[in-house]
Amino acid sequence: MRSQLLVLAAGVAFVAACKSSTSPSGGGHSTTISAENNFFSPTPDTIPAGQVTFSWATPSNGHNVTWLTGPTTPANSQTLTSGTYQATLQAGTYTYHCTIHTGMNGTIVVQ
Ligand SMILES: [Cu+2]
Repeated sequence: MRSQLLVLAAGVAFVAACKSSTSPSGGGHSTTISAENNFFSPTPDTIPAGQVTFSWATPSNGHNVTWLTGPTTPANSQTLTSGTYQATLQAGTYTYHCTIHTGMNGTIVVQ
């Protein structure tokens, strides 16, 4: 129980820190990343270690999440037009892209 409270407190502190650092460059702090036509949002995205969910906007062109660099190599997503894909990320900086659309890139900083 005590450890659960500590995790909760850390999470609240993380959210508070994010709210005070809104970036004009369009970065964000969401564990849900939207795959849209033809960009990922938010990017760069700064999140705590754990699960990130990519959610395809509907209607969507076909997009995929293909990992480029990072401390681990999660499985790539399939090319999807709807639905979600999840990956579990350890601390470090990850880059990824959609192999179909040139310039559809993303960065996730996992703290
Ligand atoms: Cu794409």
